[in-house]
Amino acid sequence: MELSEVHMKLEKRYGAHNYEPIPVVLERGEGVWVWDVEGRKYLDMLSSYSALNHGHRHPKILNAMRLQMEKLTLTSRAFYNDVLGRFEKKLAEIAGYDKVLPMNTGAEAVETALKIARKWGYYEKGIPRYEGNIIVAEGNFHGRTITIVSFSSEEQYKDGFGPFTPGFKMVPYGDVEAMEKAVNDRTIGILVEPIQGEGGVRIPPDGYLKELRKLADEKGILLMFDEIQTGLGRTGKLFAWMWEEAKPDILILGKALGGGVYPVSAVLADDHIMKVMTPGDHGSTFGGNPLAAAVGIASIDVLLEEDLPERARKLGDYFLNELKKIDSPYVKEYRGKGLLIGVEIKDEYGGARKFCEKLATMGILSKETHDTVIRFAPPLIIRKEEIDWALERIEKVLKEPL
Ligand code: IF1
Repeated sequence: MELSEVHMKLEKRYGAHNYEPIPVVLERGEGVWVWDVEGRKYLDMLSSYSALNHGHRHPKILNAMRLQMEKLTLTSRAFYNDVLGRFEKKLAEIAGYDKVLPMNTGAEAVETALKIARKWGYYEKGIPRYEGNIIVAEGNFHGRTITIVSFSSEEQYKDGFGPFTPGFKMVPYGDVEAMEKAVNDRTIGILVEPIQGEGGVRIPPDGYLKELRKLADEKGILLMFDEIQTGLGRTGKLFAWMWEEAKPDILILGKALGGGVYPVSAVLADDHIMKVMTPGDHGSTFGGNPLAAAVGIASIDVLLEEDLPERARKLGDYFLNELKKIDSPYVKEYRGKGLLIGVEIKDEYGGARKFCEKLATMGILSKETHDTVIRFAPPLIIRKEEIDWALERIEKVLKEPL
């Protein structure tokens, strides 16, 4: 029996079956490359769903983490630590907000944003308690908590998990008119992803984000962007909202903020909103811990020093253009922004999964999303030659008989 099989069996026996991974057992990673327990090498074109924008084990990030580990790792928020403030300052300044609220995972940051928005709605906007609503988009993915799945349009994410949290309305993604119609005098705000990742790399029509910004201003409601996946360079700008100068009132970050080594998430807003959070309202044992803060600082530093957003823009353009030249009988559409790219397989070919499995045997790790879309989202440190290496193999898989 191959060693890989031993590990897969072990997980199947002792791990809950809430996943069905591509059958590859990874042991080591460096930059854009990972190796499995048999020593086979793969190009990581999923990047842990954009959490690895900096690549695997970036030396600067590991070094910052190592140095911090030698000093202090956890304090809880019962006390101050000497790293958190510097992290908050750095993040607030690059993103252009007054305040940062640090958390750990993406779902926690989304929950935090919803709490801030609701409290703002009751305390500042004067909506009668507890009648407020927040409008979300069909096809959204914001995490897995009960409140978040309460407003998912994906049946499986909800099935068996009710009763659900009320106070959300859903409209089609990319449709400003529908959004405008859904706003009423009890509306607190809007929560959307600038590009829907799980939704199948769905890019909204040009002007959508800007129109939402205008709508929120006109109605006096909060615009919230979940940039957990699109933020920190992925789409070719520091944040995806920058494509349309549609700065949200509340910005939600996660994934790559942790530099691929540690969960770090955050919610950003200006004082007139964030002031609703007062001591005791909200918190987390691990959120804002010194190790997370040190990692967060290093992640931002590397992102800026290596100009990763610009790399994502240039290499993403190149990658998408080259993909578009692949004349495949299976492909319905190639689309993307920066290094967040989706290849949609025609319905009649039974899903994207088997293409991803084939790619894995050829040394490329990717993952299907929404059944019919292959998602390519390599680390932003990827080089052109590595994209060319991948393109050769992708072309083969997209052209050869099934
Ligand atoms: C899994 C998907 C991606 C996210 C956005 C919040 C979160 C996520 C825009 C929650 C997380 C992940 C979770 C991961 C798979 C993955 C995913 F396919 F499921 F939808 F990336 F596209 N907002 N996305 O994308 O962040 O709590 O996980 O830190 O296995 O569920 P988290």
